[in-house]
Amino acid sequence: EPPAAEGGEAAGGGDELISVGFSQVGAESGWRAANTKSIQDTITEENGFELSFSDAQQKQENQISALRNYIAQGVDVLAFSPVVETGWDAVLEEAKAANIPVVLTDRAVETEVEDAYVSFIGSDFVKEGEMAGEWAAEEYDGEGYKVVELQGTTGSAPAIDRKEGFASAIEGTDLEIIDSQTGDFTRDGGKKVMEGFLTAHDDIDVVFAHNDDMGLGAIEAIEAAGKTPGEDIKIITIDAVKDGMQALADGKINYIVECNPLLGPDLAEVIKATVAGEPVEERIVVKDEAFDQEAAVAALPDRQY
Ligand code: GZL
Repeated sequence: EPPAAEGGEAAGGGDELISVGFSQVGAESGWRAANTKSIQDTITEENGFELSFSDAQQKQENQISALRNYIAQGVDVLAFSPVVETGWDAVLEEAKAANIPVVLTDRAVETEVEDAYVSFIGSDFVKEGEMAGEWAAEEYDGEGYKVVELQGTTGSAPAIDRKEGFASAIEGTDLEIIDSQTGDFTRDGGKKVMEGFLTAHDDIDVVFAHNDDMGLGAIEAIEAAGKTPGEDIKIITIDAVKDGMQALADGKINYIVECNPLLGPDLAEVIKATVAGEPVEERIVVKDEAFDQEAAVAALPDRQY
């Protein structure tokens, strides 16, 4: 029986598997399901990895304990998608002390820890918010439209950055955000918050939802209130997962900015390079495009997620 590799020792020599501990945010949205599939389909034994994977049900304390378990197991590499930006310094210090490299996927962290991670692979969320706001400004400026905003998980990088990007893009137009609240990136959260908005306001013209799932929940609330989504109330979302793209093609959503969830291949590459002692890019920006209703009809047949 060959001796087990000591915790944190550079692995990947010869044909032994690279052990990876991955802490996932949860299973809150269609995007997350596609992201999890990409990780689990790529970080596989046949690709040279041994993956330990955990779902934190959107709770930071669950992510921290999962990361601590992986450190105790002595995995070769840690990877995670941080549910919120802050509160990671202690566990990042522990990973560093254990000499286990860390890769961030999807979302960023704010940390005081020097060289806390080798790479952050994910989209530019400020740009996504700007793309959504620029389209709204282009299409609706001059109409005096009132906007309500369904925010993602409070304190998460995508929620903070998409809000910032959208607000900056509509500056100088007559679009006005009259209400903004978190729906926690879930369909049910989006529906409940939209029900509240519809009760509180009778002049809503546009919904800006930080992800498709909350936009799809808003559609349910708008239809239950006897209004026509995509017409009486326009909807702009971010992700471009299949259900969102279908609603866009059906005219219930007006514009979607994509956020590519297929991060598995980049993660595999960064892990292999790190273990081989090769330099890796500290920031890998995933490219995103955007779709209007016409583009959605054309793109739907080929969508992978
Ligand atoms: C974005 C990702 C967000 C998605 C949501 O990279 O963190 O979390 O936009 C998901 O759908 O819940």
